[in-house]
Amino acid sequence: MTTQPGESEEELLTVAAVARRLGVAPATLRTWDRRYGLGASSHEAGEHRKYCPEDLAKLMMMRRLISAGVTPADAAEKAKKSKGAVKLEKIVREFEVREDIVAGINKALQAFDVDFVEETLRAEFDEDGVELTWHEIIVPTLIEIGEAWQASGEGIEVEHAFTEILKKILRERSTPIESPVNGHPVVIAAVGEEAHSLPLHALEALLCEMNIKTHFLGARTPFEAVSATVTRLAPPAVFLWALFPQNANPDFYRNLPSIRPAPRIVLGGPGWDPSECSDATLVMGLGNASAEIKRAVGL
Ligand code: B12
Repeated sequence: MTTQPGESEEELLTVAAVARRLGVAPATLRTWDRRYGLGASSHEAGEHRKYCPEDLAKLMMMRRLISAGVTPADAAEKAKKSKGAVKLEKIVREFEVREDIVAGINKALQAFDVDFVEETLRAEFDEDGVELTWHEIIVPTLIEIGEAWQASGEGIEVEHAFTEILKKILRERSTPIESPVNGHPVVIAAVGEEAHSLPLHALEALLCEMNIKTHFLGARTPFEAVSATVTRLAPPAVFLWALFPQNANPDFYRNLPSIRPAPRIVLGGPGWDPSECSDATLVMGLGNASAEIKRAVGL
């Protein structure tokens, strides 16, 4: 097959580029292709397979379902049936995993060397800012820690220690803003029983870099808390995070009190089902989340 009509070369991605954007190894993509027929549908004139926006939508669904605990075979069946297309600019920009630093942090965590981890991360955040450091160092480290725990059932102390270091450093970077660009703060919360709140801390720190004030509701936020906060603060945007699908209930944003102007609803995390949440803005990365919020506060 050649490039499909209407597909410009710029809309097609290589295996390596897709892998970087989805946060999975290129070998994993090849396995999904070989084992489940979930691959690239377009070829360039040569033999280099390229992924188009429809392929990306399927792969993103596959990744989301696996993150949500569905077996790869079942996830592939569902993903193959999905009909959407994902514009490249909708998914995270390309990031290079900083393998040397990720390995160093992991080693230090195993050795309970908290000071090294803190110093390293502070230096990286100062040098590169929140978005790059989060995607190139923190996300790969969290994924490795999670996989190690899943494989052995051990190392939960590492997960807890790293979580606390991150919360501390990200909080340091979320200091009160002297002249925020927004009069009303942006509300951010992890909904339902969702205990995974680190992406919220990252978002708060990134928005702080942009002079955008937030109101942080944190982990396990019940509907009543989001609702009361929206009534009281009239936020320009509400960001709701759910890593597990059982927490990603659309009622969390559909049943909010109606206020004028209505806040922009931004959803993040693999828990949300894109086909059920087409009436809100679903974002795939920290950069996309902050871009949507920037727009909502008029920047
Ligand atoms: C830290 C952690 C914890 C901490 C959370 C602390 C905190 N305050 O956040 C603690 C110890 C509390 C915890 C508890 C549990 N955890 Co936990 N945890 C993790 C870990 C290591 C990181 C979580 C995280 O922040 N992920 C955020 C990013 C790194 O992950 P992601 O969403 O997949 O990222 C993708 C996109 O979302 C996007 N992205 C990345 N960052 C951002 C930011 C924004 C703003 C946006 C929009 C997008 C975006 O890019 C990524 C690539 O595409 C993960 C491992 C992992 N792979 O995530 C396990 C993990 C999520 N946990 C897991 C489990 C099973 C649990 C527990 C059930 C364990 C237990 N038996 O008690 C409990 C659940 C508690 C609850 N009620 O929810 C499993 C879930 C598997 C599943 N889907 O069934 C994981 C995947 C570990 C594993 N490999 O098995 N956990």
